[in-house]
Amino acid sequence: MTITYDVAGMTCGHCVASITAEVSKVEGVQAVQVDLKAGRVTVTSETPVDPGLVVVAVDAAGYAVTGLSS
Ligand SMILES: [Cu+2]
Repeated sequence: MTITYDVAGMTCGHCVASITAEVSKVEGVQAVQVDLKAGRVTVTSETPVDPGLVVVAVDAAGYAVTGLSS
């Protein structure tokens, strides 16, 4: 399953790397794909991942989840 989050503040490859590293640590996350231009982070997992934990991980990387996109 995948969930896509809108994330504010990403501007370059360093941002992508930071977010990927932090969100990858969240329990159950199998893959993290960042679309820099669109400001979206797609999280893939086999079992549901608590969105609150993803929000915390993005925050830890220095960015903010502004919503869920579909
Ligand atoms: Cu950056």
